[in-house]
Amino acid sequence: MNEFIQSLPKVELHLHIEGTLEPELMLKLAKRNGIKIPFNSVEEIRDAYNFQDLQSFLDIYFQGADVLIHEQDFFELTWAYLLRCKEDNVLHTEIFFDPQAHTERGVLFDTVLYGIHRALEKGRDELGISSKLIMCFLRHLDEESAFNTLLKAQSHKDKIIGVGLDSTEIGNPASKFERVFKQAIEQGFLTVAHAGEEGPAQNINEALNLLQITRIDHGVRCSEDASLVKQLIHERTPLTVCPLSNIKLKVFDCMEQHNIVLLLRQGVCVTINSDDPAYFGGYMTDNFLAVNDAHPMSKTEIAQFTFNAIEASFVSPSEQEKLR
Ligand code: ES4
Ligand code: ZN
Repeated sequence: MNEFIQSLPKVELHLHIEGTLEPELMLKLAKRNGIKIPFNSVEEIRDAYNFQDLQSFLDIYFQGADVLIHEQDFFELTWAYLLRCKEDNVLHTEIFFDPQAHTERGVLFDTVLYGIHRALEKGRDELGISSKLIMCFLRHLDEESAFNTLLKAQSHKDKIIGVGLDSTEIGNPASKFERVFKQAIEQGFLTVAHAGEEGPAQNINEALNLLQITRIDHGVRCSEDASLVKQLIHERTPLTVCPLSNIKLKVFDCMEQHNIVLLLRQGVCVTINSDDPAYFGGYMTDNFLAVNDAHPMSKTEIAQFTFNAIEASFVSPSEQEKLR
């Protein structure tokens, strides 16, 4: 079964490009850019990756992102991720980036975007991996900062397909970004949002109702609301679930407790994704293997995750046919 999983064609829909920064590249860029980080070795960095919750991870994640300064840094980061995609037979990937994590430090929006975009074009041409780019607003920052970020994306609608919402869920409700999302939709961006990762099922309802999103990132706490699960099944609202992330951030105590396979068998359009693989200890294949180890599945069930991801992707219907 492990060979079947390894060779299964995959589609990734929930991946923060800053979360693919491996310790080796972090050290290399810190040195190259003269950025001080509180680590001297790969081992020291990996030892620091013991998280209590989402916030303790985010603190380390933003600190790591500080080593990214030049367009070339963003290019190398993205290219390294695409090479991992190739190993895992990921045919298509929809990538988040957090422009505010960089513009807040004085790095230009265009520096970030062009570095990532150049790698994605090379990935398409040389590796045959298709991709879409989704810009996330940091929910711990204010509405004005999100509006400013949306303004910067205006001239890049050819490169950015949608907007999302990430960072600290608790204390930063969807309502804070209702007006930003309304404007983004009016401008033609597709919309997604993290909801029901650490926060309760009600946050999923709010994201759906206030932000008009077309898929939910994480959303695993939907199980606390039976009528919500019914609605998700009926409307085929996709959930981009990140199993290893959920264990590392203690959303579930262990993989045996994870609800992803239950949701799949209930008929929810769930997908498997890696979130921040450099920090959570695994890329796409690792996530599939970890789920199947704890919840043995049939080949048909495992393949259903890829069919769900194709259906949930932002690829046009004619392009979708090529992935099937
Ligand atoms: C994130 Cl796992 C997770 N949750 C919310 N925001 C994030 N940004 C990067 N990873
Ligand atoms: Zn995420």
